[in-house]
Parts: sequence; structure tokens; C-alpha cells
Amino acid sequence: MLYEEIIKNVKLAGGMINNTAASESEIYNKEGFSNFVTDYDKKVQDFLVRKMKELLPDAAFLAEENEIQQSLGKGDCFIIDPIDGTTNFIFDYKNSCISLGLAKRGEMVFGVVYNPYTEELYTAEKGHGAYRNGNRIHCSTKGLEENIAAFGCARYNSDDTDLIFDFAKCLYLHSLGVRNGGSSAIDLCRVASGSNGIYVELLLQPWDYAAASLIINEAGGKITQIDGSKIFLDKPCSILAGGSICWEESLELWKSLI
Ligand code: 2AM
Ligand code: CA
Ligand code: CA
Ligand code: CA
Repeated sequence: MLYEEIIKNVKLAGGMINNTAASESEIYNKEGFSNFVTDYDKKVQDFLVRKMKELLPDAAFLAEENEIQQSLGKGDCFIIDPIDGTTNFIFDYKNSCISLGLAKRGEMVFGVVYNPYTEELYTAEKGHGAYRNGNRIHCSTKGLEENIAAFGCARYNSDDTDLIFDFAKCLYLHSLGVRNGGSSAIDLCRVASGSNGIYVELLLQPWDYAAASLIINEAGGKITQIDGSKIFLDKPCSILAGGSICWEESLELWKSLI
């Protein structure tokens, strides 16, 4: 019942963005290059935070906009990216999503990612598998040479530019091709459904991957930092996510690169 209510509200949030584009007066620059926020990011987040507080009044929140960054704590914590793929949204790319995860005592227990343009709803409850629109999904069980590889390259840190593109080149040479979609949560869900064999990015925030991390684990895949260590839910980290064979092969490629 709780999870059904969460899904209902995430779908409503998707409806707030799928038929619209932000006008220039509604777009603002955040710190750094190509880092935008629109009135829609804020409106969607305010809506979701209000609705989730009605469902779980004592929950904490970790959400991208408006500095809502409470600690994960010992209870429930919603980890929310109101629009993942804001630049895509601004440029009418139709490849953005709402990402909402629920952690309990610091562990993910529920995750939902909704792409309102394709109406693809990815969900996972801990221990109960991963689903897209109600159908069970699984990560690829094949290797890189039989898969597409995706990467993200958000401009947080220009020192890393060569590194991520060197790794992307390496993945390109060992796979069927590389993709860069501009929404890490969608690319991660595509790992869960087997469309992407692997996804890599050097620095992401918990709201980019929290919900999708459970979806990938429940789809039989692996999601770690780029060196294979455990991801954080309370601070930024790198991400290497894939079906188990792609993940192992990509980890080896990464080690050979650095
Ligand atoms: P966002 O749209 O929620 O900000 C793609 O590489 C991912 O990086 C997206 O999920 C995007 O999430 C995030 N991103 C893109 N540019 C960014 C920037 N300059 N700063 C922070 N995050 C960014
Ligand atoms: Ca952002
Ligand atoms: Ca994001
Ligand atoms: Ca966002």
C-alpha cells in the first residue's frame, strides 16, 4: 500500500514535466558549467516531498534541490531526484526521469524511476525482484562484446575529462558501441533491463543512483564504485554498474587504464 502510494505520486510528478518545456525565465544556473535548475525541478521536488511527508511523517529527506540534505539516520529516508536529466529537459530531449528511493537504517528498501516520455516505470522492492511496468527485468548475462556500454560525463570536475573519455574509448573498443544519454538514472535502469551492458560515471550524487541501485541489484546486476568498492548512499561517489560479466570485464579494463 505504501509503495503503491509512492508510485502513484511519482507518476503524477512525471505528468508535471512530460508535456512541457522550461522557458528561459524559468531556467537558472547552479554552481559549475552546464549545471541548470528550472522551476520544474523545484516544483516536482516540493510536490514529492509534501506527498512523502503525508505518507511517512518522520522520514528524512535527501533531495537535490533547495538544499534538503538531511542525514540518512536510523529511520526512513527518501532520496529524491525530482528531474534527472535537467539539461535534456531544457533542450526537449525527452530523456529525463523522476527518481525516488526509500532507505531504511541506511539500506535501500524501495526504488522507483519513472520516464514520463516513454511511460516506463522501473520499480524494485528489496528481495522481490526488479520490474518495468510490472514485468520482471534482468541484467545482461553476456559480456561486453555482446553489449552496449553507456557512460556519463557530468561536468563537475574538468580534471576528469580525459579519464572518462579514455575509459569510454576503451569500452567502445570492447563493446558493440557507446552511448551517453544525459540521465544517469535512466541509463542505470537500462542496465537493469539489459539494454545497457554497463554504465560508468566518475562522480554522481546519491539521488542520481539510489533508487536505480536497488533496481540493478534486484535485476541480478552489480553496482559499485569504479574500483569495485561499495557505493555510498550519503555522499557522492563514482559508479560502475552492469550485468556481472560486463561489470567484471569493465573493472579489469579500468584497472588496466589507470
Ligand atoms: P541532473 O540532470 O539531475 O543534474 C549525467 O551525466 C548525469 O549527471 C545526470 O544524471 C545529471 O543529473 C547529472 N549532471 C549533469 N550535469 C551536471 C552538473 N554540471 N552538475 C551536477 N550534476 C550534473
Ligand atoms: Ca542537477
Ligand atoms: Ca541527477
Ligand atoms: Ca536533478
